[in-house]
Amino acid sequence: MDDESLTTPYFPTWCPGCGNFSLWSAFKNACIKEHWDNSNTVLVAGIGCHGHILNFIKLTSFETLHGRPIPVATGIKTVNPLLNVFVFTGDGDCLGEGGNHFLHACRRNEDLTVIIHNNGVYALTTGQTSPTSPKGYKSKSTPAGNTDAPLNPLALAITTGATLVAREYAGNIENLTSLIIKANNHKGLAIIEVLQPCITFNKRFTHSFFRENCCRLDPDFNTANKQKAYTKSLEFGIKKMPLGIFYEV
Ligand SMILES: Cc1ncc(C[n+]2csc(CCOP(=O)(O)OP(=O)(O)O)c2C)c(N)n1
Ligand code: SF4
Ligand SMILES: [Mg+2]
Repeated sequence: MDDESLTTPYFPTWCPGCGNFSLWSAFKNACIKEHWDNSNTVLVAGIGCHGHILNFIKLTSFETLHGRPIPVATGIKTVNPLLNVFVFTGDGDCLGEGGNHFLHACRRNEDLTVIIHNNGVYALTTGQTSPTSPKGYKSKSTPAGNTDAPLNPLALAITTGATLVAREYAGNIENLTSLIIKANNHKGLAIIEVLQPCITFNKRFTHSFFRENCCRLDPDFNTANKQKAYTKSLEFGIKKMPLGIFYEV
């Protein structure tokens, strides 16, 4: 398999510079390395800019209703447990409309890989505040600034029962490829939060912001310690956005 065999007739419609491009590259690299094809792999996505990824990878896929990719993926994996099943979901899709499904998939530790394209905004609907938008964030839905504290997908995943929980920045393509492969090999629910800049609607979470503020988890970090993983997952601020695997059991 090569990049050509994964190519569809559609060129991505994402804005030039969107973090979805590098996430797309990372995923295709993983497909090529692992020989994921139509005989062994299914992709599922929700509705949002993130969901368009299905149009640009020539693999069997299912674009669901907004917020519903996790239950659809659960059904696919249940009837054919040998398939590699990937969920592409947005911060709005996964934690807003689909929040209920996210919690219960974690609780049941479903054997899926869930990739959250976290751009901190409802991008497809042209820039409203999402469940991960920071406090004070101004958008057309919160013109005076977001009054709510953001949800932390990693902390939620760790506390509710997911068994591989990780974060990566979309621009780190090689790391993201390895992480996607590791997540697929994991037995149980793997949650990967991808910090994905939306260059058009989120002027806070830019590529340069993530490059300046992301750091790597210590190579000796004990990923089997749930309490420490939870505490670490709460670190999310200036010069302090850890990347890597927080929890794996
Ligand atoms: C049931 C339903 N509710 C609401 C919408 C409108 N809608 C489409 S995409 C979207 C938000 C997308 O945000 P996110 O999931 O973060 O994806 P992004 O576009 O940022 O990748 C909303 C509210 C819809 N299509 N269907
Ligand atoms: S609106 Fe944002 S998330 Fe959507 S394609 Fe453009 S940059 Fe990417
Ligand atoms: Mg979003």
